[in-house]
Parts: sequence; C-alpha cells; structure tokens
Amino acid sequence: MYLFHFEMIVLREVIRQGGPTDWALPYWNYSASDPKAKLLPEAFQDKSSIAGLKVPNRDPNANAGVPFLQGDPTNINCLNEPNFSGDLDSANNVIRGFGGLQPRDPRNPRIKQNRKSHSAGIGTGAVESAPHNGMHGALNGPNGDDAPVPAAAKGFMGNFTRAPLDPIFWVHHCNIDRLWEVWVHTGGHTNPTANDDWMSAVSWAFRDATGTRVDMRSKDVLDTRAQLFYEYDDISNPFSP
Ligand SMILES: [Cu+2]
Repeated sequence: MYLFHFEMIVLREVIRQGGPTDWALPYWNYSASDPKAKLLPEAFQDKSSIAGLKVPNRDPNANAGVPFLQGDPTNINCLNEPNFSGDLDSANNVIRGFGGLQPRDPRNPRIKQNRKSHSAGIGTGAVESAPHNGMHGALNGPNGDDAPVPAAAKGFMGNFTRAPLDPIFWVHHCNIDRLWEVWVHTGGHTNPTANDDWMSAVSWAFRDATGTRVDMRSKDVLDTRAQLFYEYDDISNPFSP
C-alpha cells in the first residue's frame, strides 16, 4: 500500500519534470542466479552519480560494491510454504506460512502489541523472515541501534522508523511484494480469502499524489493489475518445474 502511494507521488513528479508517463518503482531481485544480484545495485553504491541514492547510514561493503551478505538472507524458501497463514504446532513451534499468523489469532503475540508493527516474533511469516528481515539487517550494517556510535551514524535499514530514509528500502520492499505475487501464482497457492479478517480488520491511512487522504485495507491490494494498475515483468518461481 505504501509502495503504491509512494510510487504515485513520485510518478506525478517524474511526469511534471517531463519523464516517462509509465515510470514505475523498480525492484531489486537479490535472489537471482547472477552473483552480481547480491551486490548493492550500482545506482545506490558510493560510486553512483545519483547523489540522492547514496546513503552513508548503510553497510560499508554494500556501498563499496563488494559482497556484504552473511549466511543467505536472500534465500526464497518462503516460496515453498504451502499455506499463506501460519499456525502453531502442539510444541508451540511456529509453522510460519508464507504470510504469518492471522492478525487476530489469539496465539499471535503481536495481537498484544501494536498490530501495525511488523516486529519479529513467533507470528513472523516466512517471507518476512527471509528475505525481508535478513536484508534489512544486512543493509543496515554494523551500526545498529545499540552500537556505540553517534545517533547520526546509525544504520537506517535496521530501524523501523529510519528504514524508509534509505532509498534501497523502496526497491527492497518492491521485491517483497513481488515475491507475494510469485507465491500466489505458482505451486497451487492461494490467498486465504475465505477468512475476511486479515483482509478487512485493519485499515491504514495514506496520502495520494494530490495530498488527499486515502484509507486502504488488505483486500484492496490483492490484484496488482485490477486494483493497483501494474504487473511485474517476472513472477517465475525457481522452485516450480
Ligand atoms: Cu521492511
């Protein structure tokens, strides 16, 4: 939702400056087979000629254009989750599901917190765990909130309120949205539309490109073509034959 409104706001300015009328936010597919896909895209690196995309509050190796990922935060095992909604097994170990526990599942610890936060927890869905959270942490770099450095030097991507200050946030999140589209179009997966709660229980407020308030619910973003006027160029699933 916030990607859609951000895209519309930027598109309006792109057109005002004489740019393409079909401009769209790009996505960063760091899980592609090309090893270069795991490097920070060049436009965001220190050597970029686009000043606004260079951010010092980011992992220095990412900014230098060298490998910066530890472990495999780009893994897309989330695409193998058979169900969208997670559940808890009898040992109280989470069965993640692609999207996580239903927001009103009483076993979801987040129900006791602010449901609009997406802090990590037992209700964390597979795609939120990886690549979402893993890439946030990797791009943040060594200066997390607890690092003994001045506040101005702390990373952006590892902090909920600062992450959108890093332009890479937007292309990272576009890819997370794309992965949902990959998941739902492959493997016989479906969104759990029989349960209306996750689609309608919560609404969020945005500003459209003219500054007018718009309220949206999850059911408003289930079909990118019909509801949001875009589609991805590639929603192939590497795990599907
Ligand atoms: Cu995020």
